[in-house]
Amino acid sequence: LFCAKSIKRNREIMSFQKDFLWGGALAANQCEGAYLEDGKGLSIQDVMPKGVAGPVSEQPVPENLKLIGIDFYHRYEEDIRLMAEMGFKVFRMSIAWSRIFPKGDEEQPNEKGLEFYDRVFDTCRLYGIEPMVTLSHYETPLYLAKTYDGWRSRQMIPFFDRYCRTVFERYQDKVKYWMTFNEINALWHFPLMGAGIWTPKEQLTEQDKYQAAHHEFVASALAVKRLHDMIPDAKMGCMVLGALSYPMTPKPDDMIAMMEADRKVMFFSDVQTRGYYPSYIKKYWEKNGICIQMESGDEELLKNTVDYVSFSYYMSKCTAADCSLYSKGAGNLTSGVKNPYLPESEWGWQIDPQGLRYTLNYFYDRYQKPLFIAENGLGANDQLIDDGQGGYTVRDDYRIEYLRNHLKEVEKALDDGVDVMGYAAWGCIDVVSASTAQMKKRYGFVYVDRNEDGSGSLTRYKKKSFYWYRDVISSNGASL
Ligand code: BGP
Repeated sequence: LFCAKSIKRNREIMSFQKDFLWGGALAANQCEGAYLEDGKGLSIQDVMPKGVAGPVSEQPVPENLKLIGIDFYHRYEEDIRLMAEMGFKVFRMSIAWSRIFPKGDEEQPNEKGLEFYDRVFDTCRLYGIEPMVTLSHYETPLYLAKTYDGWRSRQMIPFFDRYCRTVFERYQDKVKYWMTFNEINALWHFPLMGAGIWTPKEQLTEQDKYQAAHHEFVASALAVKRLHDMIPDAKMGCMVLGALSYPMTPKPDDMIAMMEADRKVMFFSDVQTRGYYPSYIKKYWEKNGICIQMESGDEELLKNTVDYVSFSYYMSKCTAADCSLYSKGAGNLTSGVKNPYLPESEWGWQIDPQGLRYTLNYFYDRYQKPLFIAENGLGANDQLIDDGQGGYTVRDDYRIEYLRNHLKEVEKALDDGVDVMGYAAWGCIDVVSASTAQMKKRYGFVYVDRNEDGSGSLTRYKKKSFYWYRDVISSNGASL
């Protein structure tokens, strides 16, 4: 009887807790637009008209949809109101570093840039939404990329530190949740977008990339320390692109390949969460002649670990010892071989809700720190249609199904005993895609009238999923 009672009590604890942070996420470079307004400097995104796939341009070109984005810079009030209407508890967003320090290495910040985020955070507070702020989401100031080669240079650390201290000081009463680098492991696959490294990726060695990662780790640990010193009740998270692998077959060779593939992801969160370099990476460096330059004090600084762990989750992938035997899958900046058991999105990303439960358990087993799902969602080519009542909408049942299936797995992970703080649906209002720079790859609950050629009124329309998510939040997940 005693056992049954205590099990029952535990089961009550393990559903979506009352303060579960339901919400959505956007990133400055994909939504704000106003790329030169109020003193903003250029960021790397302003010269990446084709996303990660295409070449960079000399100057910003009109084809680059991110220059206007969805004009969040001027429409943030309406957008945050729409989030409030859905009942958001949290809005994950990012600050464009180049609005605060236009070149990146100035001594004094740009007041107009700071004022913009004051307005955004005040609006969030007005609607009872907790802002969760990523300090660097794929938007290194262009000047730092070109002049210093981004995070390859150790000089980035003091620049980033000044930026962090400036925003912590300014927003100490407005922002409680922070994250350092978005998908920090993206550095591996797309060094320009991930780490502002201007040198073409083909010319970079592993040594270069590990050294850049070291600079980011030190900068991230310093940011944790500053935050804890300056705002003791604030929380800092790390953020990794959480695409874990399954072995393609039960062959032990494939299993080992999987272990190695997963370490490429976990290495980044291992350092930020445990506060030291794991032995597997030190061995790898030794065997491959990689020698990381560290300054005295670096290792001590790394001990400033994050308070919570966050990750994006869109898909799982498969790995094999010999990948050439199988067909390759498409994916979120990184991919493996195709899993024959999974369907895929219009962009070829394989859909695997159970992979989210697995990922949550995997991270929690490893770290025992609260987890936050920083991104999850389905990119689809939505069609705006007449809603029969004089307005327009999108019948995005496919998105509802995707999100429902993933959230059900979050619920199961909670029931497994995982501590999940919250969930942010990616691109809660349609934004420009990060990887392809397309507008037609939409994730939102809200449709934005902007076309691939840049035309459109930018008017917002509620999709069917808007109402569905509103009900999910108001029932705290019970209506799933
Ligand atoms: C993540 C990025 C986001 C976002 C998302 C969807 O990698 O952190 O910025 O865009 O993926 O990817 P995409 O826009 O390429 O479809």
